[in-house]
Amino acid sequence: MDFMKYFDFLVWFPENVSTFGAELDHLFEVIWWIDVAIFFLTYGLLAYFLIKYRQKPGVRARGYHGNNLLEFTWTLLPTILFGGLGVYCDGAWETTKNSNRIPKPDVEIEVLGKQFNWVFRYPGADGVLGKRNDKIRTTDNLFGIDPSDPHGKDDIIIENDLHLPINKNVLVRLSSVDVLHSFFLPNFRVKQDALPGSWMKVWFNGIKAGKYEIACAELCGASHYNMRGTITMHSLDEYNTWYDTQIKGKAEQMAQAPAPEAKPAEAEAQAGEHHGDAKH
Ligand SMILES: [Cu+2]
Repeated sequence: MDFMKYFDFLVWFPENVSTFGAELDHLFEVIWWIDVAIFFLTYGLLAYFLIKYRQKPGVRARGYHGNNLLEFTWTLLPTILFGGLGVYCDGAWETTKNSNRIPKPDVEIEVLGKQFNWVFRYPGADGVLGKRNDKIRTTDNLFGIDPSDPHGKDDIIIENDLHLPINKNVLVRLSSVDVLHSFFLPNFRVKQDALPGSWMKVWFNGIKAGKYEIACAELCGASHYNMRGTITMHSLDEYNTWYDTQIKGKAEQMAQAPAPEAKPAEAEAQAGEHHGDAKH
């Protein structure tokens, strides 16, 4: 009777590795079985009536306009069903989506959707994300990190390759630089639209180390299918090792790059040259 397990549709789901995943899966399953019952009820009735009222010699078809009792019933029953489901699911909604009830975060990062990549920002060596300003975004500074804020200098930017520790509350601030995307972590039962011009909070807590998929669940353009990354969940030690490597890499990068003060002067000099050319 091993095949019976396939009647439990959750066996088709990707493995759940998040603290609140089981609760959401349970809701899926309850709604699924309600759907199954309604499917057989309605299609069973349809088949029954098709046969019962089939064409018979000597019986004339009869038409009538409306039946108030019937219409009232088929409005009331779904109202009760959906209202009831709403109340039943409310606890899970509060846990997963109410931004005022997010547990105290252990790790805070930012995630940007950008055709067609996921871009992540970590706070760097000082543990503080630099101030950002969407208005000063450029292709070189997607997050619009404020150059006057020292906390921003060591921020680490990574594309498509997210690393996090297990058993920690992760708070993600999520936005987009262009169109609507949807930050989808199937194994964590997390899915949230990313809106340009708005920063949304998303949280989760992963309970199993491993490598999982990050997908975009919003048709966002021609390469939407290719907008995917990976999320690697580490033990805390492993994560700290990985993070230290990133911090070192960033420090080297900062040491090699020209001092930030030199940049505006260079730009001015170039602008001056062009200006001069135009005069001739
Ligand atoms: Cu997308």
